[in-house]
Amino acid sequence: MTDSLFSCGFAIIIGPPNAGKSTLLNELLDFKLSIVTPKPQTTRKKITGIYHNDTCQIIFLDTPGIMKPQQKLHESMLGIVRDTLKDADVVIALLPYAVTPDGIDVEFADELFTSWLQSTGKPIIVVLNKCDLVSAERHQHVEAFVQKRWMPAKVLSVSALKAKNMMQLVDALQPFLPMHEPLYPEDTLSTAPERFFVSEIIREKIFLQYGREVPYSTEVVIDEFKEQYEDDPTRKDLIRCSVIVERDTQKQILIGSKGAALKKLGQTARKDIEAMLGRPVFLELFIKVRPDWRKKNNLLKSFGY
Ligand SMILES: Nc1nc2c(ncn2[C@@H]2O[C@H](COP(=O)(O)OP(=O)(O)OP(=O)(O)O)[C@@H](O)[C@H]2O)c(=O)[nH]1
Ligand SMILES: [Mg+2]
Repeated sequence: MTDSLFSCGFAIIIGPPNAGKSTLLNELLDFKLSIVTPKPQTTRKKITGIYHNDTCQIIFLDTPGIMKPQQKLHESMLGIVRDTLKDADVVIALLPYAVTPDGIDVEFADELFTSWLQSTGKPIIVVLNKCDLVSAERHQHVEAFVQKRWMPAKVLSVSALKAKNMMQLVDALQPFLPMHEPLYPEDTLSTAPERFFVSEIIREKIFLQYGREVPYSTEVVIDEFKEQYEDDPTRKDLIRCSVIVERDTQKQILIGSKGAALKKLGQTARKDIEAMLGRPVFLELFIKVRPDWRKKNNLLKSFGY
């Protein structure tokens, strides 16, 4: 462990919403740490995931997707990306393959490089994700285009979903990490507490179960997390959460006819929470209306934005 050839550092995963940033983090860690849904703007905060091997430790930082802010919540999310970027030793610019003439969203990538990345002077690896959706000839063509236009330290095509080229990515990152002993013990997967991941699982299930604006208007707050199972296995852990929405109509949708939707949400979330914690839980969800919480600084702050 004290081998001087060991490297350890921080790698930010940055890119547009829905690029597959969280899928990539999970695949690298071989653990579902960060929530994933088909909807954009799923991730709202920094997710720290720690990768270990014999020669390096990489602290991956998954971030919210970069978009044009339409409200204060978005501005806070972009602030989180900006702060996270400062911590990074190396940048993974994750750009998904797209059905455009150039094979990626050039306008977004231009903006990412000029407004976010170039001024930092940090080494940038462009990772072209969702390569499973395009042909091998296309990869070469787009990789060459990216190399020429933005001149990153490296370009690599991967599929986070199909676990393609994951080790190539780790190998590409390693030269840019400082020579340093590991910062965290080998069994540490993240620095965030369990209760944060519990709230994320509930948010994921809301994104998957409900349509339109409901997932975007929802926040989850853990009010109480009573760990009692370990001391007394006849008692499950007790988790009480507030599910915050902006309008009464959204509250009705969340609850559903005769409470059926909320019951289903509780059941699907509990299953995943129990799998993550490895112990049984009793999950209570309370729906609360906080009008326009996404626009209010004090509420955003109290929700950790
Ligand atoms: N075909 C394909 N789909 C992928 C790949 N990686 C991710 N996806 C899908 O893309 C969608 C978005 O994935 P996420 O990992 O949530 O994307 P994200 O960049 O974290 O999105 P935000 O958190 O909203 O910014 C999901 O439906 C994933 O299954 C890939 O390599 N190939
Ligand atoms: Mg995400």
